[in-house]
Amino acid sequence: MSGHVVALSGGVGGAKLAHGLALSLAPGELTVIVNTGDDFRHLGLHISPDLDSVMYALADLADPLRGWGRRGETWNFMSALTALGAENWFQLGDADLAVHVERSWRLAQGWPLSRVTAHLCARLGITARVVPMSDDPVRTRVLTGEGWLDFQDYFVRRRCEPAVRDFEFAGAAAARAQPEALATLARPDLRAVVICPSNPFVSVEPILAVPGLRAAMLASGAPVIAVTPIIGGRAVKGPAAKMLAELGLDVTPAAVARRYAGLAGGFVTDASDPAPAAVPGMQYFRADTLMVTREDRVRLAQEVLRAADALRVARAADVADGDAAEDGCAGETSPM
Ligand code: FO1
Repeated sequence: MSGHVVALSGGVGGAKLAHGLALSLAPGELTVIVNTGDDFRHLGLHISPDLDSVMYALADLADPLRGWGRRGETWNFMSALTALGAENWFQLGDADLAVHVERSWRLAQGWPLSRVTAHLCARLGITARVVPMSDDPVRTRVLTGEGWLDFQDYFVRRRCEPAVRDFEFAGAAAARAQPEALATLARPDLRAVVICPSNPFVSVEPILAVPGLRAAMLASGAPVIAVTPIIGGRAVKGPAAKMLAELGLDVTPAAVARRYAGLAGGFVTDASDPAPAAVPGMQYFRADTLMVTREDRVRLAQEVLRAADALRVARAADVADGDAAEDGCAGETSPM
């Protein structure tokens, strides 16, 4: 089936599936709406970690082990910065630094984040559209036993150690959904919305907190399908499993699926996991969801798209059955 695909992504895990989708679709058939709640100002620079993880994945420049930044990176800037006694808890590779400087300079000239992102993608040879969820600032903060922490303080400086109690997405209520994201969700040829296997709390939910985006996904009529970030009771990478446990939730795919109930109609779990608990309105699919190789990314992307197409067919059949039932009961009523 052809048509345009929208993917929602945060950092590492989401970026891999976004890459698999880009490799599986024709150029121009994919738009990735990316979380910007992790963005922050550091050393006078505007850092957009999830936009960078998605761009590097799509440009095949990502470091496979670290999960962020570029492979083959050098660290002369960090060495010189450390020698100056400057803040060095947030590692900025030399080539990566060019992206942060260029982004910060364009933003300072008044470019919206989406225009900077399109410019960087063009320079990196990326054919998929990469769109921030909003051009307005949204900042994820994490409530822990030590009080509220800014996201990168929690994630990098504190290495996700403090137990989480709640999250807030400062600025989300006032943030305007990025117009290209809304327009893409309104496309008549929208094939599917894929919620990539990112952290539900701090990567996917900030996107859904931007007014209008969730409603646009529902209004699109396209199947919405999510992929589990939890395999075998663990997150492939990052604090998703730890956060589920700290919030008193099961560390299971169903616990994540419940967070998408009412939005996603499909949820892909890992074939190695037991059948998940039922969630109303959610149809489960099984696949090998661990993406180690490039082929894994393509294979999972194709399975997710097939599942989305199956959801669309199943829902069309339900509607047809519903209509038929209505016709039937209309036939039964006696004419007035
Ligand atoms: N994560 C770390 O754990 N340590 C770092 O020093 C670090 C630097 C960094 C630089 C640029 C960038 O785009 C991402 C970076 N990340 C680092 C990852 C980042 O904190 C996370 O990718 C997201 O915020 C969570 O998805």
